[in-house]
Amino acid sequence: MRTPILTALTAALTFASFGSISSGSAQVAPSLLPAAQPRPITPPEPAVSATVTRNEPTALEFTPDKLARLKVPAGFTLSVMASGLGNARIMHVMPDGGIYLTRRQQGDVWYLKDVNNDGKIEAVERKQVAQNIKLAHGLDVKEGKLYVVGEKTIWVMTMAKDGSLSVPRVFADGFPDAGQHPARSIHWGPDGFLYATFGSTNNDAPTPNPEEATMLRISPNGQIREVYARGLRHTIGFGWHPVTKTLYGFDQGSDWHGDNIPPEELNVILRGKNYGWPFCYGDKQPDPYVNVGNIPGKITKAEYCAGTQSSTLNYTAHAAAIDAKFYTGTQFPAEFRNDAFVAYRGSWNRTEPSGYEIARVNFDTANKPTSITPFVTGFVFEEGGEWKQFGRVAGVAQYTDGSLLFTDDQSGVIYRVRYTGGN
Ligand SMILES: [Ca+2]
Ligand SMILES: [Ca+2]
Ligand SMILES: [Ca+2]
Repeated sequence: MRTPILTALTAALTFASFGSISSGSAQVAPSLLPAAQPRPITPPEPAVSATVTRNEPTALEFTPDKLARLKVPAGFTLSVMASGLGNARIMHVMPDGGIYLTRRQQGDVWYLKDVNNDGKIEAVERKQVAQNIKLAHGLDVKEGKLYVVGEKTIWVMTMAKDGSLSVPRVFADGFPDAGQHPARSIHWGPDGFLYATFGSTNNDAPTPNPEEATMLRISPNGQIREVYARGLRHTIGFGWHPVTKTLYGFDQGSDWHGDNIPPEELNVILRGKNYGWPFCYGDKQPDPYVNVGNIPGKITKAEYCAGTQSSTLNYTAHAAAIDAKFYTGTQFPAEFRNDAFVAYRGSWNRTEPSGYEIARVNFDTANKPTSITPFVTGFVFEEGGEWKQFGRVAGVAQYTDGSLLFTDDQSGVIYRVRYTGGN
């Protein structure tokens, strides 16, 4: 497997050169490190062989001339709100239009505000407000305080009116190691507890730490926590439906199991339930590529999977959902109200790349999710027999005017989608 590893390192080094905001040291993106090799299939499982492909589209830096490649539905207009932001990951929009942005590779938090209201965030409208937060990623606000989750720690800071933050202090600590999935996520729930997700350290095998590959529920003072749901390989994007308050999460399935196994999942997350990873996917399907010797209790894979939760909707394998937000604005047409938008960062091991897009989860008038369909596309394309991409979408947020914002963490861009009705 010498060639794929060299390809991965080349891609990672290319990736590390992006980002025009200076930072301490260029880090190789952990998700681009060589992945685990496919496992032998343990008898008596059916002898299925996966088509194992590494197809990482060539990374191109964003330049304005590439905007013409991006497609949005009729009536919508896309623009660039900010660029040169480095590893721009997750955003939180304040009621006054201030935006807190985490940068995972740089381990910091920025405050951005379009003070002159021209639709762009220029250099004078951005400032670093926290640093030395290793793997800073998910963030949320409650009662004048900003909470940010990094590698194994959740931090809390007091916010000032100008966006400045107090020196970070530890809110909760001792979470699982980062490993293969170092992007953590947090949101305050309707019940006043903090929900946090911590992905698996590996691709497709259970590990001893019971808080790994789970969603945790943490008491308001940070002192007590429980495993709320498990069998979630990497559910970074999650949130509560604005009307039903049902908790939805987007899970990333295992790598190296072929082009279409397992599908990416949208799950209804319920307390105490098991969502199947690493042994099962989708509608309680046993994953033929997972070593059954690891199943606790020495039951069969089928018996194990029968006791897990089915996904609610599936999406193209390896699309890699990052962030998701429900749309509560009034700028978009009424059928978008209470739908969700999700950033699929894009595949690196699928023959035809998946993801590299913002998708819409449609909820019907009964507030049930009915479909996941592409909303912003065009970041990935084939040219001269080679796959290329110029954007790896990550964070999603609703801006104060009801437009939709999303980040590209490769070139450090914040995009804005407005509904203009074709005008
Ligand atoms: Ca501005
Ligand atoms: Ca599952
Ligand atoms: Ca809808």
